[in-house]
Amino acid sequence: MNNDHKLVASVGADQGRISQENLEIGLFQILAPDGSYNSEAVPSLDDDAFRELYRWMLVERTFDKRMVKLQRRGQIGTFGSGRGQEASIIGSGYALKDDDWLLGMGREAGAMFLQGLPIRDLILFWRGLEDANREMAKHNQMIAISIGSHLPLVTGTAWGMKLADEDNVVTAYFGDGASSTGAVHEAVNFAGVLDVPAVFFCQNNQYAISTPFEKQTNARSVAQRAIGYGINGIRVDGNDVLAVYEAVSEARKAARAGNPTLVESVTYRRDAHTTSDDPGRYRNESEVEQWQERDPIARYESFLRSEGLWSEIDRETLVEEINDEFDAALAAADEYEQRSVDEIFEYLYDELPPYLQRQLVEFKAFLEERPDAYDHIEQRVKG
Ligand SMILES: Cc1ncc(C[n+]2csc(CCOP(=O)(O)OP(=O)(O)O)c2C)c(N)n1
Repeated sequence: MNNDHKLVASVGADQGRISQENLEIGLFQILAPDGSYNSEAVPSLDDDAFRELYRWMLVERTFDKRMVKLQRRGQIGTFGSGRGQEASIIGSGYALKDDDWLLGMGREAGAMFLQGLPIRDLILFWRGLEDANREMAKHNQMIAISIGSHLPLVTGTAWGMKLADEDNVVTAYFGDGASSTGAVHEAVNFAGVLDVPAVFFCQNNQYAISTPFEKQTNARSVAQRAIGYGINGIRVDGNDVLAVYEAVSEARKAARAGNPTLVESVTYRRDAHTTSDDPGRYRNESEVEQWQERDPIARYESFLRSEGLWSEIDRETLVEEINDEFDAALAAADEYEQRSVDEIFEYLYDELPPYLQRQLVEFKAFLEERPDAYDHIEQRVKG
């Protein structure tokens, strides 16, 4: 990988001054939007792996589509789709190992599946079942709805790993919006001080709900902030699955060697923030269309064609297979034994404090009076 994508604090810095103009911020890319690519930079993966990357991007897209449909039918409360971010989600997830930790924010389904999370469990999560968190924990995963709140946990967990001399890394998935929260600054700064095996993976999808990136921060990029934290940053084209894979592989390796790394994956969320918002109120169609032209899946298809790997791929059959997997996961989620309301109170404390005990009693009394309300418990909105 060359240095183009790295931040270069240059002219003026030796005069004791630095400005935005001093920071040249390139974008690491292997596959260009027109389908051409830098063959020397293509990661050394075998043909099966190249095809697998494609299949996983289709898994992400299919999952997002199906979940939005479920929400429309009232079968889940709300859902945050990753459509448009497939290369960012899958390229990063593919670079992680099974025993790495993944603390996310909800828009990284495929990366969680790559580490073994069953599709069923993510459906349960979006249905609001607390039990889903326990299933995720079995795979060293969690989703923080309070944005950025997981990053101090990432630094702390990575510090624990370092002290225990473990071989894995902890990866934080978060958004550009989360990058403006206080917890994120403290966590990334301290990760630098402690030299912990943490990868901070920011998917800059251009919006924090309705707030565009340029209203989020006056900095030109998220990656440039790495300099202030005393760590390295990589700014990568998030619609280029090969570049994201390479960037996160490099970040993972560096993290293992005690150099936490901040990766900014520049991409675009094509669907609404969640099924509860209307993006038409804060962005125009032409912007969405422009990004559609940079579709990560189409771009990767042209790479597979050029490499002679496309002839063995039948997109429709793959999508059919993935839809069948989703159907099976949905059936399993529908069959998941009904939870009692106690579950909502169950996992935080060994012994329930009196004020929560009181709330539980009140809640049960309410449900006795209004049994119809029970139907809505699994469907309450998250996020
Ligand atoms: C601490 C906190 N403040 C506000 C919210 C409400 N909220 C939910 S998602 C979101 C924006 C997230 O944007 P970003 O971090 O860029 O991630 P994206 O959803 O774009 O992937 C906000 C403000 C929240 N969940 N947590």
